[in-house]
Amino acid sequence: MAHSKLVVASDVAAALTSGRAVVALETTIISHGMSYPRNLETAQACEMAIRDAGAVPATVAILDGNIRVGLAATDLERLASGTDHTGRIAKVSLRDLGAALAQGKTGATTVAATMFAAAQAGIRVFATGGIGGAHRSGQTGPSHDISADLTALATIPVAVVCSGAKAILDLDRTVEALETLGVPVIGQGTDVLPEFWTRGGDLPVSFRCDDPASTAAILSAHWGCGLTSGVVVANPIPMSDEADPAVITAAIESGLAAVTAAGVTGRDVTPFLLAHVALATDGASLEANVALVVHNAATAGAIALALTKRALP
Ligand code: PSU
Ligand code: MN
Repeated sequence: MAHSKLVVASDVAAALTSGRAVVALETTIISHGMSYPRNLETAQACEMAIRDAGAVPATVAILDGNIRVGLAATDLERLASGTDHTGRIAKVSLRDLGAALAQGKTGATTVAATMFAAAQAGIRVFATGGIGGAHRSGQTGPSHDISADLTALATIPVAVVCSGAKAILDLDRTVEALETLGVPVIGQGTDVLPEFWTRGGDLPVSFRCDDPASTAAILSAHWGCGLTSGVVVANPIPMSDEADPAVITAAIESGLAAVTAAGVTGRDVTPFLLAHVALATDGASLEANVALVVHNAATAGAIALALTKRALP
């Protein structure tokens, strides 16, 4: 369904027309998940990893009121610096999209908004760090903060290659929510859900696949039988890049206390916690985050390539 606000870069459009592999990338991780210039280097490394795998990267953002799929180097620079002549780069999720387009805004897209844009452009595979999910309960009672990433996964037919959900979340409740929503979690070379900065421990995935071809086979069958939901492809951080679980756990605990103390709510919670954990771990979490997202980009490239050999509706 083409519409005037969707602008697909010419290299991405050409790849899609000729049936080549394409992988979408999000930009909230760039504008709100890491600081400059590391965020820019990471965004470039992700695009490179996808090209090295034989696929075409399509980084998604909202630029001046258009949904852009595939960005130029100058666009990436603009998103990475966090602010430009339009002001602060917004964080655009599903609910924000219509307003951002109507008001000519510039913003970074979350997993949810990126899945939407990818599907509109005809892209089936998307790489990120970790999905959003159900936040942990706070000191004041149960948390009702549940990411629209789950809504998108329930309704948009795109595979999200990620290192599970961010470990700042209530992972148990996030996994249960995915099951309720009918979203499969494929463990890419793992039996347990990766926990973002670490390889995970005790939460099982729905199925395990040990190579990109088996994952592509499940994706093809999932959509081929008429299902219209997304799929989580949970890809653990490489062993050599894994952060120390004890250090991460302590940093998350102090981060959650800091969220409460500072009264941070809504869309600012996740960026606040990621920044806190990076500081509290002396940058170790940032190193792990960069490593896992680049690894996810490479894996997504391989899965997208395998998917070109399969039938898709
Ligand atoms: N993965 C990362 N860093 C991030 C994110 C993912 O390694 O910053 C972003 C994604 O854009 C995801 C968002 O959609 O965090 C979740 O935000 P929230 O919890 O407010 O829905
Ligand atoms: Mn939220």
